[in-house]
Amino acid sequence: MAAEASSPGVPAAGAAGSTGGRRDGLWLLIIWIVLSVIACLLVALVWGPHMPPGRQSSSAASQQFDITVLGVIATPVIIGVLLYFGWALAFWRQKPGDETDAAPIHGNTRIQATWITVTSAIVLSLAVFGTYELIAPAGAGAGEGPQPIWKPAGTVAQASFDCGSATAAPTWKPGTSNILQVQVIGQQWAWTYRYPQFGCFETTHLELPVGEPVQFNVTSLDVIHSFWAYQLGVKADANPGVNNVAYTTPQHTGQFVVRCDELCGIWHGAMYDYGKVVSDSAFMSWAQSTQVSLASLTKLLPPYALTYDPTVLSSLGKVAQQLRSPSNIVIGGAAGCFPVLVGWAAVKGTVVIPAIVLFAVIFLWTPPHFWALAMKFRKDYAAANVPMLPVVAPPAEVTRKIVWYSYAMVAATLALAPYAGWIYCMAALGLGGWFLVEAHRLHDRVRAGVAPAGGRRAHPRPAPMRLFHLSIAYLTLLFVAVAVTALLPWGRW
Ligand SMILES: [Cu+2]
Repeated sequence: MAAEASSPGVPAAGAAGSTGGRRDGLWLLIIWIVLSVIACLLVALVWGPHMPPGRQSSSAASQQFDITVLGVIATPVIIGVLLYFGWALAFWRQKPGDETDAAPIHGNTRIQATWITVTSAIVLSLAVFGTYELIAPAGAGAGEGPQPIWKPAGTVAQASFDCGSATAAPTWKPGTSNILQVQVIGQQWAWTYRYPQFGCFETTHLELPVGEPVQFNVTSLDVIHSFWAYQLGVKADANPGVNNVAYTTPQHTGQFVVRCDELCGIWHGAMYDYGKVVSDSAFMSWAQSTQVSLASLTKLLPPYALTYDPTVLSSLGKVAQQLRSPSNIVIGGAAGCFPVLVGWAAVKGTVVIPAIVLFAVIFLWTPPHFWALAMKFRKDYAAANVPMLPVVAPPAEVTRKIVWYSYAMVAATLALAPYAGWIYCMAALGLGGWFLVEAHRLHDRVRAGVAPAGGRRAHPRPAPMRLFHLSIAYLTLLFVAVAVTALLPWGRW
């Protein structure tokens, strides 16, 4: 700015003449100062009050102030660059027919010294200003981690909460030094809020009292989210297993936007909600009535904690443990059976016995089908530490179970016969016989291979994949039979 305007060497390179350079510099300086003063006033007084994120909270207001200050600092720089650029285009351009080069310039000490001094002063003062603006408003609405360094002056944080009784008297009141705590829980794909000072109820609605300092304890149940209450100027990452603390003090009542600011999966954009800042009395009546209305649900919640690990919830833990057991395919297979129920419900609008029978058929078919495959790839499963049955049990026990499940499966297919008709029943009997013969053969081969009996030829290879391939053809044909006999005009009992 000043450096550019006071550069006599550059204009002299043009055709303006040696005395024109100094005059140009003076004019540039005067115009730059006048324009900068006008523009800075406009930025500070006209544009500033509309800059994001507004003034709904203390942290929002301080962010708006910071952005306005930065705007005011940047304005003379932008005007200086544009003014010099325009001046050079208008007055210092090459005259027609002038083929001479401009005078070469080497190290202008004044320009260098001014440039280094001015830019250093700007950057250093911004560093000081920025640091102060982070500390003074207690973290400026940003997440400070589990142990915040900067806390709102004159507040204390309650450490233990009465969550045993969902109707316990609130331990927070307006106008005291006890800071209001709100736990923000991110999960795919919603925000929930827990109010530990009001019996620890959890709700999908964020409501805050005006003029009271708030401590957000931000955490997540699954992936990384980011809690962003736009008009409050609060933004804090929500990490699973971490309590991220952020402070603010709402200054004006009204609505504010809450959204997730960390791409967290396919419905990330759906984590969009509104919160509300209300009067002290409106907040107290909302919080106390919500505590009462949610009391029965609060009892079912895990105890209030700063972080939660969903994998240790008792019910989930049981499933996780079962999937690490040799019965994994029996349990996991159930998930694969649900399509018949879902399909039936989608078409018929209900679930009846034939649908449940089909569920049972696939449920009982899965273990023989998959254990046969797992016998073939036993070593791979063992190397990956997955306790498939063939890894943990001797082959003869595996094939014995295969035979048992096969009988149960064929029985289940016959249970459909009263509904599907006699043609289906014949098909199920034929296919079932085919399956049982191959299941017995596999069992025999394994036993013979393990302990070859006299007179019988020992099979060194049990060939479990024969049953595996057969099982796929079997199920395909069985369901073709179900579909075709359902369409036939005859074949019912
Ligand atoms: Cu998210």
